[in-house]
Amino acid sequence: MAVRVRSEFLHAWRNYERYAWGHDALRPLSKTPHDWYGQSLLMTPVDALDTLVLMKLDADVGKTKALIVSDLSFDRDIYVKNFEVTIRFIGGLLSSYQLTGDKHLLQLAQDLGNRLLPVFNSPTGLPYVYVNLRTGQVREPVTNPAETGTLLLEFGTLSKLTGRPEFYDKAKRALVETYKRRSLLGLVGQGINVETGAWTDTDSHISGGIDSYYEYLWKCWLLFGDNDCRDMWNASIPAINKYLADEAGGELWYGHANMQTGARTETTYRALDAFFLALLALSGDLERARRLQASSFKMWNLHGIEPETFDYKSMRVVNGAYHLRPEIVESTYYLYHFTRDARYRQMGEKLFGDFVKYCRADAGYAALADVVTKQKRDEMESFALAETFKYFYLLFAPPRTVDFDNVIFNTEAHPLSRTW
Ligand code: DMJ
Repeated sequence: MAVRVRSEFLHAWRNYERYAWGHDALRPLSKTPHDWYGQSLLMTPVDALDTLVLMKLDADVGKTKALIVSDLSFDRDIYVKNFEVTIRFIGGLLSSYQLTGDKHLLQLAQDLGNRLLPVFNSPTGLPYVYVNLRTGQVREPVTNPAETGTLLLEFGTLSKLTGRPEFYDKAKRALVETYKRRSLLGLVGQGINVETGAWTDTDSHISGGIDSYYEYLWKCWLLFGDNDCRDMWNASIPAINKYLADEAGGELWYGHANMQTGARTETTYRALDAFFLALLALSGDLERARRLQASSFKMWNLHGIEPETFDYKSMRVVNGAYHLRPEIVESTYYLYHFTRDARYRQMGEKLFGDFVKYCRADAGYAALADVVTKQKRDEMESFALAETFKYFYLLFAPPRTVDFDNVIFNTEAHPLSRTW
């Protein structure tokens, strides 16, 4: 299986090389390149580099690293999304630096970190959504906990590796300021204004817009030994399990609730939400993790591949797209690691078989517009190479491929280790 995953990864990678080399991403149906901000920041090469390293594709590592070192410059008059750029670029550059020892990658991460720092110059210390990489001007004060709270693994590691505390301090303040605004029930909402500190949307869930805020509370405790992060996690997880967890037909799901009243607002579960059971497993709650994996796998099997959003009460698809997302693969890998239960590798085989069957295109891998009809869409996000293929590979590769107990994967699957 590991060999098969690696060979399918290469099908995606070779087509990126052939049709989009030097650009942010490949559009796999039209076989054309795509750049997020009108000019390339080499998103796919940076995001995929540590996957190439882990798969021991040494010639490709050398070629990709050479491209990054010679062509990547962040001195550009463009507004970028701080969250996406942090998890993909700072995360990717730092993990590849730690895996290869190439100091150019650390220098690039530091240069990008410097250019992102102005996002934190709000009255609350919560980051704006966009920053201009050349001028430092910021835009868009309405954001969410995922974007304010998913920065500390990357900025913190940058601090430890450069000896500059401001990266750690600013990202930690953003995490703490988000936490401080939790409701009396202990929940956070999905919209917040960084200038006033007021919630703009009080819907609470573990899904996109909030998800990795929780992930970083626990992982920053593990990576940095930061007691505040552990305490914030311990104070948050009971509320999630009380108000967001939902039992339906004997199955465990996580839905939405109002952060102030705890009243149920939606009975939807998303493909993204499967990250949460990896986090449950990592924090020691294997029982809930196993139950939620069974639910996620059921959602996948309804149409042979999972929809983006699904109503677990009616069992109906709400949004039928599949964006080549990694979360269910990530969770299968974590559960297999912690239990060594062969069932999880069997689940992985089923997931991978479906993934190949429905998403493989002539030139790479394509997202699906609709999991019911299996119609493809012209999209291969960099996280398919950074995360989805990596977690499939790690699920089947020899256990020592990654020293699981001594690395923390950031939310984009970039392994960071405590080398300091
Ligand atoms: C990735 O960019 C990250 O995993 C993020 O935390 C959530 N969404 C995508 C993958 O689905």
